[in-house]
Formats: sequence, C-alpha cells, structure tokens
Amino acid sequence: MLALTPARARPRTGSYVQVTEVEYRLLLSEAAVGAGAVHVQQIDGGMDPHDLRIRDGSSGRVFSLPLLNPGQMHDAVVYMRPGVYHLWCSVPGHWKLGMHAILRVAAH
Ligand SMILES: [Cu+2]
Repeated sequence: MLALTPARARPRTGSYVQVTEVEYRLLLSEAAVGAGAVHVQQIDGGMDPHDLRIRDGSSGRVFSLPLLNPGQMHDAVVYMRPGVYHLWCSVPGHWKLGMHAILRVAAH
C-alpha cells in the first residue's frame, strides 16, 4: 500500500517527520521535531488524492504541499520555529472527516 522510502530521502542531520495520509487520518511518524529545517515526507497511503497544508500556529503562515495521488510521495523542507504547527488535508470535506493533526516543534 505504501511507497517505499528511498534511502536518499532521510537527511543525515536535522529534523524529520513522515506524514502518511489515509482516509481519513494523518499519521505522523513523530509527535515533535526540533526547530529549524524540518524534512517533511508526505505520502499518500490511501485510495484518494490528498494534499497537505502546514500552518505555523503563532504566525499563521501556511505552507502548501502538493496534491498527491495514491502511492505518491513528496519531500519538502519547511523551516519551523519552536511552537505548535497544524497539519491538514485541504481537499473539501477531508478536515472534517479527521484529516488533521498537530506537530510540536521544540527548540534544540
Ligand atoms: Cu485528503
């Protein structure tokens, strides 16, 4: 069901979180990451297309990751400051069905 993770995808240093999107949940590999450059690996592990939005809870800034088809994966680097970030899928109806999660970002 899930795409395999290529070895190159995980950086040698820094923070990393894998976000697997299924109907209708976001499964995070980590509940918290360290601040700075965070490698976000987005995986559509479901049967429908899903995108990913990441909002900085303090500034309100939103990072938009692409709409993926089932089995696709996308790697992004998001610069995160300490605080709380909100993740969700913005496909209509999916937030309400449960596709949202919180990621805590801690100072190093
Ligand atoms: Cu979705």
